[in-house]
Amino acid sequence: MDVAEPPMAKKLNQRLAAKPPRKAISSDQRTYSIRDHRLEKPSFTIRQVRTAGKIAYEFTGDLSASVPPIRESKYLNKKQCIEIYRWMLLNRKMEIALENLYKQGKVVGGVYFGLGQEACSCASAYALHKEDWLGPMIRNQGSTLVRGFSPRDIMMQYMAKVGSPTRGRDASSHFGDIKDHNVVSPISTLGDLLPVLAGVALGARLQGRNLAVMTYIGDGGQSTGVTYEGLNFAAVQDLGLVLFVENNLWAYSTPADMQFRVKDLAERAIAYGIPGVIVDGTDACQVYDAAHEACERARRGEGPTLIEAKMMRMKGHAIHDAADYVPKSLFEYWRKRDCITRFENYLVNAKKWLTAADNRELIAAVDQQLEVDREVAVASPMPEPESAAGGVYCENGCHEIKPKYGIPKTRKGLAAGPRGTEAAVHLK
Ligand SMILES: Cc1ncc(C[n+]2csc(CCOP(=O)(O)OP(=O)(O)O)c2C)c(N)n1
Ligand SMILES: [Mg+2]
Repeated sequence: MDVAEPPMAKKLNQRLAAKPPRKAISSDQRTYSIRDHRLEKPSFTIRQVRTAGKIAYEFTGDLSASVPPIRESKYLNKKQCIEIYRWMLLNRKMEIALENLYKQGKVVGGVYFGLGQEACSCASAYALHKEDWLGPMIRNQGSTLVRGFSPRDIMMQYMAKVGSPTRGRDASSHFGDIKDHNVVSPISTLGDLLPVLAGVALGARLQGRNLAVMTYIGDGGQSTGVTYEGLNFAAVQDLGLVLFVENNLWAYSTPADMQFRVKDLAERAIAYGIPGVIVDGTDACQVYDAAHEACERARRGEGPTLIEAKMMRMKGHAIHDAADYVPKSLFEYWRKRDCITRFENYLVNAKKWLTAADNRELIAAVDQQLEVDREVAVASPMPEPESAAGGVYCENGCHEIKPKYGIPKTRKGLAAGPRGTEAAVHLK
């Protein structure tokens, strides 16, 4: 006959049973952890092979897995999810319109696409507040839409029209607006946006505000020295940098496996002493949740976060690149994980937040908006040639640069105030 366990001992035994056995870790061994929010963790490698003098990329791995569901967001409600879906559609369809404009010979220079990366661009920027800042890169046209630029602004920019954000003086994605939209122009030299955005966060703090400043770097661009310098500076100063490392598996024709030896780029965060997380970059809810948490941390003055978004560049580097070097099976695998199809399926079939008719209506409204914007952009004038040299230098005191958030505080030690010291105390 079993002897009944006294209640106290029973509780204790239950607690002990629930506890995982402690691993024996010697005192000279440290452990670090990286949160991985993905619902599927594909594992494959891309190897460079040379046959008969020709370079090709060989793929090994299992591509048979079925498409994972969208992870339920901890923060987004129905309205917000539908808004993000709309931004993603606008992003994709605007880029299709740009491709057509290019083929009609109306675009000056090249066109860069973020096909397959719309969830990463749109859901990340959606987490920013109006007073926060964004530093987009070439694949983040969706982020600039969310930030308040219209498709017509972007189309005019690509066609170098006088009404474009740079008045026809600069090409493609090189535009921003530091007055109203809080968007720093992309910088082509990969990595250079990081110290600039860290500087924006530092500038805001000197004026008495902790803000979230978001920027992006690719799996290729993260190899640059300035990426280290910018992120390290942000880390030691506890600046609110939210860095999305867009691991889209390719940097031009260099596969990610030839770019770094760590398993996941989020691991880099350990060496900076900041949090690092991994998300599925084709899942808008995962992207948003990670961005939101990182932005909140930034606004609390606790410092930067590195978010690795895993996805795939679904076109060539730019319109001139047919991406023939990419193994076709890889495209097929990621096409099944298309971020818009997956989110649409989530909203229409899983959550039933959109009926098929609502969805059709929403898509038609996006098409209509783009058609109007495209017509206006095409019909708008080019700049006058004699205006080309204008706007380079400040003429006749045309710009008065005022502090945006308040009078700079110059008290000794304030600039370098990491958490818990003078700056944080001052900001309370
Ligand atoms: C410092 C620097 N080196 C090289 C280049 C040329 N370049 C422009 S984009 C690019 C590939 C970038 O790949 P990645 O960072 O993975 O971003 P993705 O294009 O995949 O979004 C290269 C090599 C550059 N602009 N700056
Ligand atoms: Mg890349």
